[in-house]
Amino acid sequence: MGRLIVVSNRVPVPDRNGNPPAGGLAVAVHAALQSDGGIWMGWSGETTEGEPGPPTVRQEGNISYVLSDLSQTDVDEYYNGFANRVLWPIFHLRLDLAEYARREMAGYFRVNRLFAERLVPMIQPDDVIWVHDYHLIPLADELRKRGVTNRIGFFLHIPWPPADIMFAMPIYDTILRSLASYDLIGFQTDYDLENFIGCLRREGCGDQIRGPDGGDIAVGNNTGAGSWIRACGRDFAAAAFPIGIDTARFASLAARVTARGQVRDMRRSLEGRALIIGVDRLDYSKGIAQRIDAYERFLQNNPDDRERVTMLQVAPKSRSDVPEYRAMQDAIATQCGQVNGRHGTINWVPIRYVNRSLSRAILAGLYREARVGLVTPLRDGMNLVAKEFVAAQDPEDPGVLVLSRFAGAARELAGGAVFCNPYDTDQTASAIAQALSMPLAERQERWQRMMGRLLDYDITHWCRDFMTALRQGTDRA
Ligand code: ADQ
Repeated sequence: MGRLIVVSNRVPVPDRNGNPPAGGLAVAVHAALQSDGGIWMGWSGETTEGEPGPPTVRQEGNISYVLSDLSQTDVDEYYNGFANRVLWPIFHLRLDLAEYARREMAGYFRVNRLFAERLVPMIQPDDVIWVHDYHLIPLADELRKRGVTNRIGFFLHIPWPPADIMFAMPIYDTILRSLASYDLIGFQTDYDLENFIGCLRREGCGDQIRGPDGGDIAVGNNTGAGSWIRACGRDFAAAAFPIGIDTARFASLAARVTARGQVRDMRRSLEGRALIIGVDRLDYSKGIAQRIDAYERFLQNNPDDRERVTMLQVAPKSRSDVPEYRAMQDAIATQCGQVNGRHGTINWVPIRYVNRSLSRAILAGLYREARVGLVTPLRDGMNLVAKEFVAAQDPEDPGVLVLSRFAGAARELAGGAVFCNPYDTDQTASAIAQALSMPLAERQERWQRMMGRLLDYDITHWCRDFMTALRQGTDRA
């Protein structure tokens, strides 16, 4: 069997002892790389003044980590520019936030070409290549132009938008057509797959599109059943592979850390109040402002509950070089201060706002302490926090997940989570009230349903399914 080559914007390089960074995706992909041997390539995170030099290669066992520096112009145009100011907002349905600049688009393709040029000499005939996420959509096309015929797969971690939104992007057709250079395209949900196929059909380039049984594409099972597609002169497969977490390991981590210092201190500081928790990167797609509005509405509608609850919002800064993110950092801090000013008392702070990253162990312990997990993105490819919150719960006394219908995770957690529409403040406020007053038997029943699914389809399963589909190819007979 050939090696695996993984390409992603950033590379989770192992520590000095060779341990991969914590986090399900890094661990699962490392495991796949270790079993077959291979390469993980991406941006080093470093910038250079002038043209970047050759990549650095670090060998750990049978895995080579190939890290390319980028020039400041590359980072501004490819990463902060086209990827995070055009693709990210558009794929999250925020046309209003997309800032399109031709120079940045050129930078995006230039960096993809650079990665392709660096990768080509390392590729052996039997290797399979797995490209991750929206930063690198044109990579397969650049590799094909350089004569690479290996199997290449792509997994999109964020949603795929409907055609009307996608087509508002000036070079949508180049992006869409370049995907035909892959052999397998993985989406988080079948809704994303359906949107992608809708784009091909509307563009008139999906010459032939068949569901797994040769008939129409079935939307509604979200199980990775694929579609065979002939488009733009190539055959390829596309399917939903909903990403999971390392469920069993996260559950046991959460159970172990409850007695530890920081988690124990936090529990004491609650003085018996029910904890409502939100954990997100500080990103407009996560619906943090709408969530705080809903929490305030809950406090207004349920005056008796006021001093009986505390909300903890953990939101480390992210993408601070992008203006929309900087503006949001200030807005959320102000909003938390206003809610605390309006509703707080000398003995009670309604919202605790923590603007930094916490270790996985502490996060796991905090999830387990919480009576309610508030995961309310306006749009999210999957949302791993929702899954982590469920995995961390105490089976005897589980908390309740309040989940946005617009998170990819909603497809799998139906029947367990209390759903909300984050644009509907009153409904989300009612969902918080419902979660807080839910009887134990119902909490246990809902939790078991969700946990069963998360144990069945964890990150290892996800990785194996994608790799099997990519290696086996597809029976297009
Ligand atoms: P993200 O948008 O980054 O990922 P998410 O899926 O929620 O979002 O993953 C965030 C990860 O970061 C989780 O593992 C979480 O525990 C961790 N995290 C969040 N806040 C943290 C904090 N304060 N301290 C420490 N860790 C924190 C993208 C897509 C998602 C998709 C994932 C994976 O946008 O939709 O689920 O990729 O495919």
